[in-house]
Amino acid sequence: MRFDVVTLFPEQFSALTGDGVAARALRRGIARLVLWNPRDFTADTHRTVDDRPYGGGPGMVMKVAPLAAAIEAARTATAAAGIASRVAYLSPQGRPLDQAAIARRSRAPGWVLVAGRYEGVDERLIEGWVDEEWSIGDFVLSGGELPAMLVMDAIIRLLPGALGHASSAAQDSYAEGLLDFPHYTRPEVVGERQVPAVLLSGDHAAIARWRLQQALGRTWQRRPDLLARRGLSAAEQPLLEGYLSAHRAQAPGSARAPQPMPAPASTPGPGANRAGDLGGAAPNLAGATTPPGELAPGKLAPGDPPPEER
Ligand code: 9D3
Repeated sequence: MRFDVVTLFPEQFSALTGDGVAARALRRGIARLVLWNPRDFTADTHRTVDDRPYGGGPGMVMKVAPLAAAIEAARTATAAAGIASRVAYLSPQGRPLDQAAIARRSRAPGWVLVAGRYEGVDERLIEGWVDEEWSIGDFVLSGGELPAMLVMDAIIRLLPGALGHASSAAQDSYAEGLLDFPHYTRPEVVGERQVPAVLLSGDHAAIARWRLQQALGRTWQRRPDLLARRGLSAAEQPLLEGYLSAHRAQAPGSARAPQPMPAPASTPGPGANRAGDLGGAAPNLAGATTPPGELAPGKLAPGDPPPEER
């Protein structure tokens, strides 16, 4: 897959190209990265890429002409290579990126990413040259370069051959949409903490069941929004119930609340990893398949469904 990134700070991308999974994939030709600096598409002596905002206010706005010329150069070059590519602008106003969007894009032959700086870009650039707008989350960064690198890292690791090993996503497709289960390696004891006995049992079916249960329980506790979206199968419901009853049985505030979780909170309970999680008395889920505090799913919210494709 080919990435063309429009950026005023191409040097920053050595964070992606230097080392790691993405760097290796780029070196091996699994992905390609081409950088375009709008400053190279200016005509004035000062190579101006920004200007003061109409209407006043603090900060500067990226001018249309240098960005548009850089985007067009990127598109011309990708088209010449026989590669179709959409233009994405990374901005706080974009649709929140998630793994589904990343997976969809990983099947495209090319993607042009525009990284903004200053207060952002002239709105007419978005209207005239941009196909889609993406945010990486509700926090404020100082530019689009880190988001562009993050997006490429997330995509590249999905490309065939980018990881050394078979994708765990393919291995555990049932676990999609869940948080990970906890992991352990040697030694068997750290201070007071034992590795959960089931992991030493050699019973692979029991281990798989325990891991799914941990993933379900942690997702319920920490990310009820993910669980609501994904739903629970008939086999998963009793597993989650077992986890919840084991965790409810624990003394609150006892030892090892992993970290404070802003939250669903009706099923708090310190840490996971108890051998007793399997089985256990049926907790009163009251028929709930989604955690408390959950918004009614499937209802239209403002801006939903988001106009991903324009
Ligand atoms: C503090 C400036 N803000 C005005 C009140 C607006 C603003 C402009 C430019 C906020 C952030 C940025 C730079 N951010 C990005 O380019 C960006 C971003 C982000 O800040 N958060 C989440 N996702 C993204 S994608 C690109």
